[in-house]
Amino acid sequence: MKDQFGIKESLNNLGLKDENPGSSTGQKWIDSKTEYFASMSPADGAVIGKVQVADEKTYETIIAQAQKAFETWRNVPAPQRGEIVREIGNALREKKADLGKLVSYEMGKSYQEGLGEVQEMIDICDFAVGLSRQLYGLTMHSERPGHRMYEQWHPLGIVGIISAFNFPVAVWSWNAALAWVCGDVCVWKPSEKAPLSGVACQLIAAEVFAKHNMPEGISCLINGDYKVGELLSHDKRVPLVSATGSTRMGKLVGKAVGERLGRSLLELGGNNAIIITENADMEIAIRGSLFGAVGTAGQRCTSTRRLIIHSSIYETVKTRLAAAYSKLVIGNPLDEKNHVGPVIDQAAVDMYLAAIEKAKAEGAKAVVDGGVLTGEGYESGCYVKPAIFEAENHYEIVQHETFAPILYLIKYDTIAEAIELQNGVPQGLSSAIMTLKMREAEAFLAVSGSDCGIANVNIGTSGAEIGGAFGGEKETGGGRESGSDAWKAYMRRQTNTINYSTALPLAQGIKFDI
Ligand code: UN1
Repeated sequence: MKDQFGIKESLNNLGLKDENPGSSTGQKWIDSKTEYFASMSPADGAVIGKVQVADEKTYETIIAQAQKAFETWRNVPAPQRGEIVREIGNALREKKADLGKLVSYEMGKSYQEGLGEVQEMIDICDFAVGLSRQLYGLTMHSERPGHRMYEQWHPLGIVGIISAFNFPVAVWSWNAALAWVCGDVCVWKPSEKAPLSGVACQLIAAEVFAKHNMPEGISCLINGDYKVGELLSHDKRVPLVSATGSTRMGKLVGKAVGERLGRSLLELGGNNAIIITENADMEIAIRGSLFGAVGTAGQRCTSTRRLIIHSSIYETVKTRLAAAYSKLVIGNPLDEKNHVGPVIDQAAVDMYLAAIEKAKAEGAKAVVDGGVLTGEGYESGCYVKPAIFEAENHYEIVQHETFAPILYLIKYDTIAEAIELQNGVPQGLSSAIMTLKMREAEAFLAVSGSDCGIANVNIGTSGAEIGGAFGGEKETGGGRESGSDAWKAYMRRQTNTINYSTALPLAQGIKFDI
């Protein structure tokens, strides 16, 4: 492996080896005696390291230990649980550069975005620390004299976390940091495409739990393929499964968890659009659209896939975007002069090419044509050109989420039409409008406006802050992770009525005397 970016040192600092066990209950790693996943960097095609795949026996060991750990962890006062999460956040601060580099190298996002992802982890830890003193229940007035009523929140138990390659560490932390302060224990199945990032996080968290003499089982890791996801989804011992990934995967998880009346928290595909009105600040509109479309090589759930542009400025936006695209530098994500890195693997390249072919067959016209880059620096075969097409919203390919840097331009004439186009897809994650006109912005945010979980004004569709609830509607799955009151998904609510009177009046005034 060529090492101009100091990968070896970072892997070393993170405690990663060439061959790593894949599953652990904390500091105890389990040798499943099975095969290994090879983690291949899309940046240069090198094998970064190997991670062992779990078998069913390993799964059982982990769940049993997690169940046991829950009995201790749920009795640790929430602010003390918060203190441990604070230290995990501090450990992440120390490892930010190394972990950011690993994320960048293992999944292909730029180093800056890798650092940003670790910053999201630090931020959610801080948020969770505050939350650990704010798991508020309401009190209400009883209709009966001498009675008190309130509700309280208790932890659920084991939270299964299934995360995707594109945010291989942050999405775990959104779930885990909240779940831990809520008193839950976590079993995490990271993406098969970024297993080393999972191992690195587990090493960081486990050390903190061990330092506080906490039992094994509060932070568990299990590397495996879809079969592990199936085990978690069907397992009655796992009251909540939080899954981030494709709509196809989410439907399977939702169905399996629903069948046993468990809870699922789904954060699935997006097909996010920005409406650019004739009243937009053009500079902000272009810059916002550019980062939204090409950031993380178009592989965020929140990536901008459609621009819905007013016909009077359509040509201007098209020309300015094409000019901006021509300045994009594509290359190794660890080299900070590059704006765009590779897509995750060969399968992603194939999907990108198939989508372009389909778009063209349906009538789309290239503004900036796509293609796979070859030659020096592009040997991994995973570098593709961010592309722009003029298209119609109803094209099958436009209705579909392709996890690649392909942007469709769509024309509109009235704001009502623009909103209809924006909502006219099966997914409902993120949306945005670029306008300086208050009436347009408010129409977009009104009840008849955007139907998405996220609706921004003069900001692109990606790059949400952790403080807000994150997720979306329709085929995006309806779940909310991260900030606001998303913590409630990780707890069970209990209503308590206490009678401190000398009588036993029944509610609703019912008489039942003997
Ligand atoms: C995702 O793509 O699954 O809002 C998460 C954003 C990031 C998180 C994206 N903060 O783009």
